[in-house]
Amino acid sequence: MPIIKKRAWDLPESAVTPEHVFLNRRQILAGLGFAAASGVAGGSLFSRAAHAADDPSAELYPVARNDAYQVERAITPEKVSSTYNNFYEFGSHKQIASAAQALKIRPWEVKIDGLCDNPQTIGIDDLLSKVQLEERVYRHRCVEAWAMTVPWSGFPLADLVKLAGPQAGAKYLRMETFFDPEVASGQRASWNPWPYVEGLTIEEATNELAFMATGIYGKPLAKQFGAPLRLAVPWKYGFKSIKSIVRFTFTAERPVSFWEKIQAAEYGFWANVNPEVPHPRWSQATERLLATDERVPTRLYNGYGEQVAHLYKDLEGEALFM
Ligand SMILES: Nc1nc2c(c(=O)[nH]1)N[C@H]1C(S)=C(S)[C@@H](COP(=O)(O)O)O[C@H]1N2
Ligand SMILES: [Mo]
Repeated sequence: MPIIKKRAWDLPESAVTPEHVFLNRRQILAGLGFAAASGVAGGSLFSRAAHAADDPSAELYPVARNDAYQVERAITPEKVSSTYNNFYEFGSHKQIASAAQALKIRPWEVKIDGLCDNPQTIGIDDLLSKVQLEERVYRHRCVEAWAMTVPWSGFPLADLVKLAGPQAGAKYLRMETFFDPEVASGQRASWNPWPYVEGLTIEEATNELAFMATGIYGKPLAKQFGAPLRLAVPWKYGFKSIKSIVRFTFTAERPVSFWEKIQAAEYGFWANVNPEVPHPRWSQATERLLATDERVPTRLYNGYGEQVAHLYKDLEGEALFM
């Protein structure tokens, strides 16, 4: 039985993260920077060595950038994006980076099942050996109205779909995050519908933009970004980009996502970015860029209309923008 009270997702980001917390974060970052420069352990979150220890894929990176995806914005510094995360499994606030280091990312098995010809359980390193990795710089727009621009490494989700061989009856791809309350303290909050679930239509999943991220900033994904495998669907609000995926299921039924289960009136299936459709409790007209705190206009489909607008042509009756 869900407990109805004001939690983080009930508030716009400006209310969730008051200014004094931003200030504290800057001070913390300055401290970490100093620690890194002086070789103290606190800085290791940002260093290459931090990944190599338990990530055998480190040698695969960096990978060549695909210049087809140009973003006119500056890349968000790693020290900002890697210390300001949404990953409710590790806490309902932005400073989960150190808690997320408890996640064990090897062995990591990914189950592919449902309406497909090649159901299988495949280890992440096996999967990595079957795909061609590339780097793409994408915008990311959280429904809370903050945004970042980051260089993901990974492969098109369409390649994983092909590997699975979906059957004619498969209309949706359902994705699921790990469930391990011993490691992820947030998952001990039993009122939430764990594990985190997200879904796309097959047309969305095979759109050229839908990307399986396995790395970022030329290295394997740090755990707080959703290692070892997370989705990046940049035309949708950030909550669609599910982290630390363990299961892909091809299905005829539209999956109900984690946030939709919690608050269906505010977080729908489509969640396409649109400046003109406010969240029920705040405007989506502008967004705040991480690092500079600059306010910029939000763009329809987060600026990716050319690639995705056609997907929604015949869906006027649907709530496409929540
Ligand atoms: N499993 C899982 N995936 C998740 C989330 C989460 O809490 N759990 N948060 C989502 C939200 S709201 C956003 S904005 C992005 C944040 O990604 P980042 O922390 O890498 O910036 O991850 C998304 N994926
Ligand atoms: Mo988000």
